[in-house]
Amino acid sequence: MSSENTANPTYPPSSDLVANAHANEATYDAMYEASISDPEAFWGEHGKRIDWIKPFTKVKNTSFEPGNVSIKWFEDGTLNVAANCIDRHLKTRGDKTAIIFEPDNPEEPAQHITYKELHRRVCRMSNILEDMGVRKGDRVVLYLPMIPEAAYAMLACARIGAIHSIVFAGFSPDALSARINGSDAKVLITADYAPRGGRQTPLKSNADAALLHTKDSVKCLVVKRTGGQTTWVDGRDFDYNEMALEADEFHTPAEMNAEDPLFILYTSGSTGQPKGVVHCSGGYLVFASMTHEYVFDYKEDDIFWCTADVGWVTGHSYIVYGPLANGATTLMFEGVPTYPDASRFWQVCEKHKVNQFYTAPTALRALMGQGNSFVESCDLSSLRILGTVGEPINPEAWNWYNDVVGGGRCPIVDTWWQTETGGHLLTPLPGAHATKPGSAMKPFFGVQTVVLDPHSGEEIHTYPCEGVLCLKDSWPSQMRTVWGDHERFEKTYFSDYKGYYFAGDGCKRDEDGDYWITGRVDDVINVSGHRMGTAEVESALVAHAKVAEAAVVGYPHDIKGQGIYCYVTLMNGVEPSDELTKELRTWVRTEIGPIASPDLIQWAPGLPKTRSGKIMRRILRKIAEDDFGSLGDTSTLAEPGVVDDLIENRMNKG
Ligand code: 6R9
Repeated sequence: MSSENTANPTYPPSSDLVANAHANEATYDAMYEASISDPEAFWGEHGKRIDWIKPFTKVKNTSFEPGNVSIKWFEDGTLNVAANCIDRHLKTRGDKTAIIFEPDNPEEPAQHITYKELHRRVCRMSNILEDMGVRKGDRVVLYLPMIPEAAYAMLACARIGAIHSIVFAGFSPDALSARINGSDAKVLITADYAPRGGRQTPLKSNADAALLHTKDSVKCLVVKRTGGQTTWVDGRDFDYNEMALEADEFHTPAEMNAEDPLFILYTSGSTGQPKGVVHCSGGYLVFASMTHEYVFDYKEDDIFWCTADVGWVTGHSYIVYGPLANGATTLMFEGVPTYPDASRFWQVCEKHKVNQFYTAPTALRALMGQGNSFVESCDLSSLRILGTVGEPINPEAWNWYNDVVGGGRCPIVDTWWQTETGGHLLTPLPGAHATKPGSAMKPFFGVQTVVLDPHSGEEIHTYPCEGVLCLKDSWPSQMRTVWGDHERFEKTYFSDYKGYYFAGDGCKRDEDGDYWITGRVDDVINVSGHRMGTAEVESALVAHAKVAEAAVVGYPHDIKGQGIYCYVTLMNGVEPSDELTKELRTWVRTEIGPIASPDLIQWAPGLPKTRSGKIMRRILRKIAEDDFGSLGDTSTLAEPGVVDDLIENRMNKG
């Protein structure tokens, strides 16, 4: 129900929800206040929500000081993350379903994996990995479809104390080998094929191609998902399904320090190649499980569904670690929202009586375009909470989600966070806040968001205001470092605004103190919720023999949020053609993966540059956005004429 202010409508939770929620407005205010005024006491208490082998005595030891950035939480405690996600539930929840697996093909039966079964599977996988030589601290790369074995593999690594690094199955062999080499991984776990939307990605053959560019010693464990044909290298390739028949179903979890790395996850930034974000065991699990419980108002018998892929951080925190640490039933979906048709999401909600549904705005926009009948033909009465993540949600999509999917009954939690943050930082809590379409609302407990003036770097204390979004202090699931490059960690996140963590996003804060994310302020674009550095696409383009120079920017796209717009200068003597456009598109898909496929390629005889040779992306962005009227100051351009040419030949967005 909306309040009277139609210019800025708010949607308060129902009284029933408020009465039964983990937090109402007063609880939120009190807990937030406590978490900021005495973080030691607050997290000292909430750190106990997980099981420790040796309890921590120190809570927080963090510094954002330039040159000395160091983040440690619960640093003298020991634990095992997999034991927290499995073993500790066996007594009370052994026969409860931990994972519901819904395959790509709706004709194929769903699987219900109980906590007891999860324990057996993970122990077997742990023993297999140890037999292959994996030890505490070793790195294991996962390149898997959305199948239960992906969760087993993550948890098996955690059980041994190995560090997993998941590579999204949509990435190319080149991206995969770069990530295997980047973390010097011992083992790659993959599958024969990944069924998705009725098609099959040949993961094993991609893995074969990637392994040509890694150390010979890297071993490959292969899960048979379809049983389809693959090539096999004896001595290097290991058959998971066969080994699992023999493997022991007991395994003693390793005792890990709170600050031992749990996983590496590569993500894009504004410069250079993707960086390996490192998350550690204790603080990450405390925060992932706590946000999962409060933000989704999770209760014991709920069926929780996050539609993300485990290749992204959302899948890590809210398909696997958060829900399982809470003893929840988490749904893993192998398919896509539009296969066999645009009702698939809603059919799965009906079939498994999903209570919390968490997805991305891009999926909502695509489904909204298909019409309401796909939703209305399904019984969605089980839904209680809806969530979104990955990019700003436009009010149209928000309203559609609220009215058509949620029937006006379900609060929408618009959760703003990042790979680097490990868990939700800004979000409404369902029983505490009257939501506003497009606003990520309030900081979670212990999260000190501030808005800085981008020019002065000073905190803005007025309401309403606009600036860059920063964090004033640490929270338990903050990334600890960039794998192998702590200097890059400091430089990327702590050097622009001294003493603050800079997220890379701009935001507004309204008169009620609610936050509205306005998008990235750096050269990172967000395509269908996938984060991409424009520099990565540029370096893929210039690696092509016919390309002399390339500049890549984002432009508004109805479904994807942002599309990829490429300005390409060809080598002398090379003629532009439609064939070449296709060739470059395929090239980028092969270099990075299908998610980086250019939407529009414009031939640019020259690029607007400053006299010192810097490409003026601001101008290129404006042209791509079709906003020629406000090109701003072009007087510093070396050759102002190139801009007119670019405007004249701007691609039609169609
Ligand atoms: C979890 C995840 C992070 C970037 C982030 C921001 C954008 C994520 C958002 C959102 C507006 C939201 N983003 N959630 N923007 N509202 N609710 O997406 O991680 O892939 O690292 O992307 O995504 O720009 O900086 P990641």
